[in-house]
Amino acid sequence: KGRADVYGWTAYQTLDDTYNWLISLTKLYPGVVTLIEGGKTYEKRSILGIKISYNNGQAQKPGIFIEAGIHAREWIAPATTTYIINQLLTSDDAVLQDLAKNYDWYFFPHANPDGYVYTHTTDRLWRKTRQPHGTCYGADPNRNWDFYWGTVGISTNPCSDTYAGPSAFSEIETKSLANYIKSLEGKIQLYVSFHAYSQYVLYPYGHTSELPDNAADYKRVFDVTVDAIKERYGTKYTGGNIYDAIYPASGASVDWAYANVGARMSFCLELRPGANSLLTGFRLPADKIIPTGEETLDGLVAMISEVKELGY
Ligand code: PAY
Ligand code: ZN
Repeated sequence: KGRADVYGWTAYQTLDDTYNWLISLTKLYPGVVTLIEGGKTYEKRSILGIKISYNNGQAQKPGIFIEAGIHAREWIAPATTTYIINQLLTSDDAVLQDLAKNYDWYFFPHANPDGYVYTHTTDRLWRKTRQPHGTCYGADPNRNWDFYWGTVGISTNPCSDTYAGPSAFSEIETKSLANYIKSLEGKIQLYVSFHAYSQYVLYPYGHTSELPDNAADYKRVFDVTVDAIKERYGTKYTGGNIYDAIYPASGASVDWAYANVGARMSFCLELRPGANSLLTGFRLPADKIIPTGEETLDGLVAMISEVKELGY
């Protein structure tokens, strides 16, 4: 059996296994699935993703960009992303088949590959990149984007988990992924960043309590998404604008995408477990991957439908 045959959602996968699986999809779905590269990492790995596009290039479709794993220890985020990819490509459900065909999908399950490998080899709770800064390692890649960089909710201490880095885009991972996203400027209607944990749906901004000009639309999409996630297993999400719903945080990817590439709908989803679940936290048991994937996809389907309804 090749690696692609053993790939699944009853265990957390290694970076190599997920990359091999993504490559296998390009062979299984030629002309539909193509590899994309969001640049390189400090340790010279590739930031590998896929684009799913039926009738690729023949007509421009609205774009949906999904980024996960920017924080290394949040293993459920990449696992949920690959679950969604698989459903879009294989489901018998007509709604999912339509969504697969009517959008250009961009998926990066691992925005921080070096960190993810480090959580497998050395420190399960590593969050940051792996570039040395003085005597400590890594910057927080979700505090490193060039939008109100370094202003609030960050640390200037390189040893801290929320170290913003010495400058905006100091980390090659955020810099090169941002370059890739910039190449899609105007083509992304919806940007989603998967994190864990706390069960939140979050939207801009993180640097201020001021709301984005389309806040009323954000609220509507937020409401339908939370309802849809709850339907299947009763999983309760809350949230709102990042600054008020969770805490001030500047330099996050969703704010940057909202402000810089015209992704007018830009969300961060904090997946399972719930905020008070100190027992498991980042170590969500692997038998929760599939239920998390199912309810998150329910939420995403509702989100996309409302975004479309609102005319984006
Ligand atoms: O913009 O997504 C945002 C900010 C919120 C997240 C962040 O700090 O980047 C929230 C945390 C995360 O997913 O990294 C929450 C988790 C539980 C943590 O590590 O504190
Ligand atoms: Zn995170």
